[in-house]
Amino acid sequence: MTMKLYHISSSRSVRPLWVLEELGLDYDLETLDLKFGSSGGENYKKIHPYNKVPALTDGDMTMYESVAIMQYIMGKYGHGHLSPKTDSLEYGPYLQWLHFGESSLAPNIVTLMYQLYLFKEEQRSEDIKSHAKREISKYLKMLEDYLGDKDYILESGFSAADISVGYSLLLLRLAQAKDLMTPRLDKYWKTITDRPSWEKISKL
Ligand SMILES: N[C@@H](CCC(=O)N[C@@H](CS)C(=O)NCC(=O)O)C(=O)O
Repeated sequence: MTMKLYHISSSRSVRPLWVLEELGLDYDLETLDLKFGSSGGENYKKIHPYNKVPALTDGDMTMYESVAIMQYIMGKYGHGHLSPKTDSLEYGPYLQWLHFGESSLAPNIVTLMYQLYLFKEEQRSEDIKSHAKREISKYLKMLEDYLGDKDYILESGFSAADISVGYSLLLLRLAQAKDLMTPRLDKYWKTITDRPSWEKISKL
């Protein structure tokens, strides 16, 4: 039975989609329209009780959370691609950056999106907006420092950590907060998206 990924364009489902494409796996894709709280309607509630994406089904198994789905696909079907071996010195830092994308960067970027345009003006707060901006800048600096002059997060090359963090940089672009991007991270963004897999998924 083929895996099925539930997707909304430019949403967190980009992460597992990128993994599926990089690994060249067969999958079905169901694309939903974004409707906060009800994407996919009543039918999709059977897959995700709160209508969020991504979700993945594989036979009788259903799961959500983008980074967990990435780990599931790589662990079960990845044959060691996109992640270093567990006995490698890179394994710890790899896990750290894999989770950093969603756990540290994304929540602050989403908060900023609410403060910039998702909330009505009377719901917005200058304090929350500037706090989110400061946190994002701090995390981006951590990323820049770790990247140094490497092309990718890991010395050994492109990995799922770049996919996880890379998606959050896409989110930052969508947040209309380009002022927070730095020339170094722009260069990194160009490097990780200069791949046939990105060419395909950026249109989905
Ligand atoms: N931590 C979750 C976040 C999932 C999430 O918030 N997805 C957003 C799209 S990026 C969504 O479905 N938003 C619509 C909604 O909340 O109704 C993950 O990484 O999968």
